[in-house]
Amino acid sequence: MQVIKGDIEYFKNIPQIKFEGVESDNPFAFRWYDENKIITGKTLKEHLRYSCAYWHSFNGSGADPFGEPTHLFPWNESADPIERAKDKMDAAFEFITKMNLPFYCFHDVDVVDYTNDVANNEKRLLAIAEYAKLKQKDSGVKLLWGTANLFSNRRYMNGAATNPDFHVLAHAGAQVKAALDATIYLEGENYVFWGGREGYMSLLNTNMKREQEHFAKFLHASKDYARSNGFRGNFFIEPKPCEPSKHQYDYDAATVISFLRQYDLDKDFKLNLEVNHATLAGHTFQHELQVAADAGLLGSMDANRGDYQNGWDTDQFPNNLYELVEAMLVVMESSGLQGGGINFDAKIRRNSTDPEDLFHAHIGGMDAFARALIIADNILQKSDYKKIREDRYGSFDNGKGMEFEQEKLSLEDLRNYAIEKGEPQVISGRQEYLENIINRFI
Ligand code: XLS
Ligand code: NI
Ligand code: NI
Repeated sequence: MQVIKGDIEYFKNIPQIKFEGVESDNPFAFRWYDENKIITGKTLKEHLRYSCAYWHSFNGSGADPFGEPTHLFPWNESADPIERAKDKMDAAFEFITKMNLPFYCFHDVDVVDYTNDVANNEKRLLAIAEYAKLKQKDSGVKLLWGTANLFSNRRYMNGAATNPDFHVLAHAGAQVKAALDATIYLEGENYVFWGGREGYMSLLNTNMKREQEHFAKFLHASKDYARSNGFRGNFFIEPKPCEPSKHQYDYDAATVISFLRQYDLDKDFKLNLEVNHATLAGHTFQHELQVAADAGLLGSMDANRGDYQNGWDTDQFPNNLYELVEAMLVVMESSGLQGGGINFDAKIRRNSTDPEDLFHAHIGGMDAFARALIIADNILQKSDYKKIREDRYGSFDNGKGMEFEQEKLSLEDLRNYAIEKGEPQVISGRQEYLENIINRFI
């Protein structure tokens, strides 16, 4: 076997993170995430399928529109782009394995620097993919999904697949082809499209209908290419309403579902839902999960949280147990994620500058989701939560209500029933009672 680099230990003094239980006061241990714990016939590891987001953890520098980088990584020092990419991958795999994360995700440009030369980029991506393949084999870590960054390069300022200039669209095609090749080669389980600039800044210069048709054709071409090259996984669309576009076409789950159905893409594409994108769209995360689950398209999730005072995509690590329980109730009731996992699309703060901070962030997120799943399962097994909701619709389970569901009643029949039965009773929705159940099981 080829010698794998990685003799440098980047996260020195940080041990392998293990499960120690709630009694532990070790900040470098899991208190809830016992990967072997069985819930409804599956281990926590199988339910949660945690993944590290390469871009935030290994590319994000802490820079913001007002300030220079604060996260100064030792793996960024080599002058040679491939060497630098390998050093970064060494650091990433050291982190991922110390954290016991079973998966990772990346954009093409996260793993190696790109130039404006298509053929050179293909060569670079292939070189680093060969290295990643060895790393995966060596560690057992798998690729949850691959993707292409079609929003950072200046050529994409007016969009990629929805760009008014066909020449730019062709470049997006070249990039997706290479990213799909890398994903297939690395046995990636899914492939994501997040269209940050697939939208518009002003309708005055935009033919929205034509752009969306191009987007659909682009997705069909990508899917056909991947399928004919042996890719059997899911494609995911990741909705977001805006930022960086003023208006993004993949606004929210409902918008994406209707787009997928309109363009006959719903057999191959599912949804990857992100908490902070849901809240930007004016929804709760659980709303977005429920919309996707009801359509049979709940694929994967990007875990993070926004800030109640700031209205942008702050991508903080998740820690709000109450909200996570509500989310996990939806996931558990719809029998889990289809093909995806929980990807920590979250970043440590600009002023979190110790190597340890990245560990605390992931430990907190992994523990919070594991705990939320255990609580949600307890609520479903041990409380009357499910029954209360079922009973609420009891009037449709027999008699005229059932006939209505069976499409046997006309509008006149409804009128006659209303006259016969008189004024309906006032029936409580019992919201506060249900809210208390969540806190009781926390
Ligand atoms: C940005 C998105 C992005 C996708 C992958 O807001 O969350 O990180 O997950 O392109
Ligand atoms: Ni995001
Ligand atoms: Ni995301």
